[in-house]
Amino acid sequence: MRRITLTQYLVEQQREKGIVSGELRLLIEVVARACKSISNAVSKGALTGILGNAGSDNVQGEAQKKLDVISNEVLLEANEWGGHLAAMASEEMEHPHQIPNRYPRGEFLLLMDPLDGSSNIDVNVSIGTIFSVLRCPEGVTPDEQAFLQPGSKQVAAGFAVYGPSTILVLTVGNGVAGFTLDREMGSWILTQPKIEIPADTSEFAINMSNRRNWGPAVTRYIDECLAGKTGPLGKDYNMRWVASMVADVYRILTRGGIFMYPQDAKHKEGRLRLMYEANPMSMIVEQAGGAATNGMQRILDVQPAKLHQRVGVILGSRNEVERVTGYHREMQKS
Ligand code: AFP
Repeated sequence: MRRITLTQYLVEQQREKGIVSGELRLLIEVVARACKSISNAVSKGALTGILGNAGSDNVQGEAQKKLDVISNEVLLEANEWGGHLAAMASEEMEHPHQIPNRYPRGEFLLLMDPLDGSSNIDVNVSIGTIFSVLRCPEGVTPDEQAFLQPGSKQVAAGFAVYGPSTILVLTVGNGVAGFTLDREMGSWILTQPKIEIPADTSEFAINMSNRRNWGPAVTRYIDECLAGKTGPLGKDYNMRWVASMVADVYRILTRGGIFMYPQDAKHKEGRLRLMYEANPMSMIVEQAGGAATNGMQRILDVQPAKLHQRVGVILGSRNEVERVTGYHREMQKS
């Protein structure tokens, strides 16, 4: 089988489909190279003393792991000199990172969750990096306000999963492709040219320990799944919850499923961050034929008010997401 690299894929998207500019291609290649470095650091685990807490908190008040901080620094250093970015924003930084004056500035804004699934780092479970690309509005200082665009404005989105193999999932708005890292060559090899999510599923992903906090729509849906063949959905369901969004979403891209982290009595705004978790994942899921809502509206239509705002997330197999979203709408009317 002819091995197509990420670079060849991007050149094809640029040359044949005209949807990837030279600057966007450079941005994606630089982020992908940074993900290789992070994958390498993650794979060394306890050998290099990088496990455990960094002794600091992020803007969300969450304890930062050493690898959270390292991954953020790897991405900043890789991206700030290339001339493709106007600024960067990250889960690990309260304010956007401006491009130093000694470097040229570009047209794009990069948002990232440098290491998603931090609670899984020390127990050797798959974790990853999530990124989203927006255009910086013309003639605008790339401050927080410049980033506050709905997810429908994204020009690219992707994530890496540092698992048994290291996978990069990418969309530039023309479907979803998957690449596997060939560590010997140091190349991302195209292994899934066109990822498509099955419209139906019999597998749900949710943190069941939050059950007492859920609203009626989610409670109704999960109870129907648990009722199995004899229940209203007429089939048995399986459950998975990795607690690394990258791993759960990659599984759904591969075999279907529904992922839910809804707003609830404990997470009134939701738990997941809109700008650098929900938006990139929603673009990817929709580009793969799935759906992504916050229970009431398409996530990509949400107009952000704050850089680190949270949102309820229901995404995956289209028919299942539409069912749960329908329950939310029914409950709202009653
Ligand atoms: P951490 O990065 O703090 O581990 O959070 C991971 C995450 O943002 C997302 O990747 C998971 O789906 C979700 O949170 C797991 O949340 P719970 O730990 O409450 O199950």
